[in-house]
Amino acid sequence: MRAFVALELPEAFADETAALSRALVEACDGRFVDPENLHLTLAFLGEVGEAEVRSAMAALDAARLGVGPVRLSATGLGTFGRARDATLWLGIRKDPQLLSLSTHVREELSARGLSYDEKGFLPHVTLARRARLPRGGLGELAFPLPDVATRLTLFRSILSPDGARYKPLYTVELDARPRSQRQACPKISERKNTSPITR
Ligand code: 2AM
Repeated sequence: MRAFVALELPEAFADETAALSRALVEACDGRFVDPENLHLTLAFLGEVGEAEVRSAMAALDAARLGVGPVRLSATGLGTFGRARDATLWLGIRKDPQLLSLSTHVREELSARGLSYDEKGFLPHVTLARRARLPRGGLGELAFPLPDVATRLTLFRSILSPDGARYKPLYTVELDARPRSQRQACPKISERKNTSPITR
């Protein structure tokens, strides 16, 4: 099966990202990712067997130790590929916790003999594939407010002619503290971010 490790988006951030996608649908053609499939990939494993899936689960257990919840802050839109056939994504700030988690995950995978796509980590949430970007810009867009991700998940990717579907195989919570010590994360009140597309 095809597998990857990703952070699930917290509910409010996912809803606001889905709203951003709906606004973008108005401005460009493309295959937009279904809201329930939005995620932030930390390591793409590719084809793996049952034994490797079990090793990847153990890697998640090990990677979460000492890593708390991870702050997600949108930085603007970006693209891979050509403007007529692009992958359009929402950039996520390279917070130290996020970088540390991705390093831990990759190290724990390697320690178990698992290989992954070793391209440098550029945190992003893919919004659309095969997107055709308009020449005139995208207008003013509302970006998701900063939020905190707590769910680190091993996903199976099921490819079909209608696009990929992602099925969670195993999830660990990024909160080592006892429940009694947990508190809600404050939200920042900034709302608009009209940063331009970066390539
Ligand atoms: P993308 O969103 O930038 O396409 C499932 O395919 C997830 O793994 C996607 O988030 C995808 O990133 C990511 N991924 C990373 N490397 C990949 C690769 N070589 N092939 C397919 N998906 C890859």
